[in-house]
Amino acid sequence: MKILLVEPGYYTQYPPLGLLKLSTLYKMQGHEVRFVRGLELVTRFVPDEIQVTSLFTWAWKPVWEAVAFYRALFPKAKVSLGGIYATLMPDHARESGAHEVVTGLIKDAEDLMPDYEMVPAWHRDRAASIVFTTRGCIRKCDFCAVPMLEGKPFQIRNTGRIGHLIHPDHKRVIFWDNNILGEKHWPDVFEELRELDLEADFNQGLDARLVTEEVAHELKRVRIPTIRFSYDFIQMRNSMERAILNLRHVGLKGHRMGHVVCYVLYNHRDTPDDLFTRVRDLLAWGVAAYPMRYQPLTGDYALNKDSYVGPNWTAEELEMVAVARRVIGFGGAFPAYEGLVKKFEKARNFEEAFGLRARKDKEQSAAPKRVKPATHGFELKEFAWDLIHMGRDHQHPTHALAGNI
Ligand code: B12
Ligand code: SF4
Repeated sequence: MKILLVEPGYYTQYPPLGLLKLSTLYKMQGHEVRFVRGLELVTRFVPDEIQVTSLFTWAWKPVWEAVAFYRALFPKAKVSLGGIYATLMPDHARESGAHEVVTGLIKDAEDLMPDYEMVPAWHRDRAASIVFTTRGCIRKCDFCAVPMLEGKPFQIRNTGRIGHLIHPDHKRVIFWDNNILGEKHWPDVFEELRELDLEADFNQGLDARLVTEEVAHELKRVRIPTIRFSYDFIQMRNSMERAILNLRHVGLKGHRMGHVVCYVLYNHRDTPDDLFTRVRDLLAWGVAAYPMRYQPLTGDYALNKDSYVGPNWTAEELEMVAVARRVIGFGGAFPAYEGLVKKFEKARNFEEAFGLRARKDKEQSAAPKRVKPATHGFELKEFAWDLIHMGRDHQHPTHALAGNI
């Protein structure tokens, strides 16, 4: 059978992992596969099936366009639609005109090496393997889609071996596990990273509540340029602080502490002052805070990014956060620069921390100087690039900062 795999033309920095794994699966089953992105006039290939993937719910329009375009191009082919938007909002996805909407994971594809040959630019330039060693999560936070998308937590393999998911040409591994420390195989994964001498990015953040001294010790022994956590709600305060203290106890300090970044959810059940407290905590503990605006998972608001305003927030307050991230932040984050630490220390509330006073000439805000990091002279450049990439991923205009590094 001939299968056309389609990634709609939405913004993304990463290759379509689901389709890359499906490509491997279909090739193993003896099918002929072609991959396209966006709307492309496919020649010399007449598919029997067209499989369209999807990502964020708010990126639904390019998905509908792709379905309509390829249906018109190949009227005899069956069009299936799967992926994240299709799983979170299947009824809406059905209106796209796809013959079939497939929800959830294709388990047979989960333990396969993605077909990186389909995305040569990524394969050559970024040279990183993207891996899920687990799906699901031991927790069930109500702002998170993972339980809906992936169901009960499970390990992709019973053993912690991951070598077969890492392309031999890649020296970096990006983990998309939602909560790798929640599964018992993580020490084996860390061991293999060391054996293979690979650099790792636990991209979705590690669960601070699980960072005991033993875990901190193991983290120190793996090459992780940026250690990511999330401080999603104020009740996590003690465990968050303990995780950071544990990292310090095992000797992670200086530049490596400066490379700890913590996602901070806001616009959910929290209040602006609560966001302020969490950012202030993180800066005081010497790590970077990366505010992340809550986006609904289903319903009308989920179809339109940044349309939702939480019950304790106003549109103006949300705008204040966005502006502060651009003006006094770096790549959308607040690193523990001396000026920022002091600003948050002095502020008594959200308004004082995030409200940017206009200068007398009213042309520029009184942003603290961000040239001097408070973090013992760590290699700012590498970390700054990481933040800039994160900023791009999260669609904050960071180009203006690039020249400052
Ligand atoms: C990696 C990731 C990111 C990356 C970007 C990803 C990218 N590709 O560009 C980064 C870190 C930048 C990111 C950012 C954000 N993210 Co994010 N992210 C993820 C993550 C971990 C994986 C997404 C992904 O690319 N998956 C690849 C998918 C499509 O492949 P797959 O799932 O392996 O595919 C399987 C099945 O889906 C199926 N399949 C897939 N396609 C098809 C097609 C057919 C035909 C069939 C049959 C089957 C099929 O088969 C595959 C094999 O099993 C998910 C969480 C998760 N566990 O999924 C959150 C997730 C998508 N992110 C989410 C959110 C909220 C965000 C942010 C808004 C966070 C914030 N507040 O800043 C930002 C928004 C950025 C933006 N550009 O707008 C939410 C989405 C909510 C929503 N309403 O859509 C998720 C679900 C996380 C969550 N915990 O709730 N994210
Ligand atoms: S711990 Fe993280 S991945 Fe797990 S349910 Fe909560 S937000 Fe989602």
